[in-house]
Amino acid sequence: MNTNNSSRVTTKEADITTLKLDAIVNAANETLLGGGGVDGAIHSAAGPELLESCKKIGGCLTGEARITPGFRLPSRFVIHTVGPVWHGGNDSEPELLASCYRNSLALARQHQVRSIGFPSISTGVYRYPKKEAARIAVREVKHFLENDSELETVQFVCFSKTDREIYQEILEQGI
Ligand code: AR6
Repeated sequence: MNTNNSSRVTTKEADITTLKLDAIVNAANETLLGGGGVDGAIHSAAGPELLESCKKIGGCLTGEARITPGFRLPSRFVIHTVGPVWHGGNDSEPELLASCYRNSLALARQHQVRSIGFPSISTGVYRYPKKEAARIAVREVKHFLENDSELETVQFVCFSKTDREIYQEILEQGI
């Protein structure tokens, strides 16, 4: 059991498909049938079994999350969540993005996940401003960890040095 919350949250610059964790999170769309960005990378690394498994689920609403095996990925599970498309911020985007993190973490708990990696959900094709999205991600993860003693590591997996610096700054501010 690790109750030191700051040491449980880390940032990393990496392709999330290369990481060996209990679970990685996918920034999917409501069909769960794959796409570009991190979703495309996860599907190609996991192999066609992932698409078959996603087809059986039959979709996922924005803000919700679903879990599948990781198939050929080094990580055991993929947690698919659907972030909101950014429409300027007055269309429930912050609440929906927060739900993505909360629902993904709740699924992780149900499946005894000890280590999880999150990409920066919604900040690519869906255009959510990166700093605002990272603030929500950090807030939700910290809040979850305050009431959890099982999850050992949460990694914010960034696709560029600049993205990682955004998370680092927010984590250092302690908000
Ligand atoms: N590893 C880690 N992060 C990555 C990787 C990777 N391999 N590839 C991209 N990113 P996006 P969204 C970062 O567009 O905005 C898809 O078509 C990327 O730099 O993947 O939620 C889905 O099917 C960015 O910071 O997801 C949906 O239709 C972050 O991942 C739609 O895009 C998210 O960018 C979802 O859009």
